Amino acid sequence: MHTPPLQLVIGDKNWSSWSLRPWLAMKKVGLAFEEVDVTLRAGAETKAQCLSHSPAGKVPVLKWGSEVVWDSLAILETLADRLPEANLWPDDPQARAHGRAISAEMHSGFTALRRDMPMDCIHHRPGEGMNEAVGEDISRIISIWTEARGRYGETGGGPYLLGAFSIADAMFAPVVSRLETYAPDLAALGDRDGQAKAYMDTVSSMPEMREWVLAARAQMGR
Ligand SMILES: N[C@@H](CCC(=O)N[C@@H](CS)C(=O)NCC(=O)O)C(=O)O
Repeated sequence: MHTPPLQLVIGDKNWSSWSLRPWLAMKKVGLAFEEVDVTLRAGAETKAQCLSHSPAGKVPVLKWGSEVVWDSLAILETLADRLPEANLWPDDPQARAHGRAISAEMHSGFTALRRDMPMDCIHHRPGEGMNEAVGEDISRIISIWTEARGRYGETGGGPYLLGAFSIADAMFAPVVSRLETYAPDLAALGDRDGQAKAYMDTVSSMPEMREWVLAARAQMGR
């Protein structure tokens, strides 16, 4: 892939769920980029660091030559646009529309899960953060994964939501990480035939996900 010099600005890997999304996709498709790290949870210093990269004052931020793109979903869509050969969306327009709908649902929803089960990928905290609203979010996520796998998994030729790895997987990867950390009872929340668990295992065992967690440990001195 021929690209201008790329930089991806991201937050601490243990916590920055939004940063994981483009980082994972860029690693998965073998894109060379320079990683620029911002320290989160450092008050005004974090804000100043984020603002020095983008007017939105948040990470992740992609710098594509002179172009600056902020927001994880906007970055992923830009990558799909600029690098069609990376196949970040499937060719089938119906599968693509479905992928976009579930990615948008993820991007704009699941506030209870986000609030009460924050990403903490280097720890195991079974049972923490569970409540009725979080349970409802997780049940909906299980339905999303099961439906996508049922409709497109087989025909798409792979173990990911739409078959092959796509933006939809990058969008849900932080949720996989959260569910690994907090280990809710997936069967009780609707995963009766273990399809959601199988999908989680697929994502968790990606070499790129392992690399992210190892780097998170190193950043946290673990
Ligand atoms: N919708 C944005 C959200 C990004 C976001 O909230 N990033 C957090 C870190 S994970 C952040 O930059 N926090 C720093 C701050 O708010 O000062 C996206 O998807 O990129």
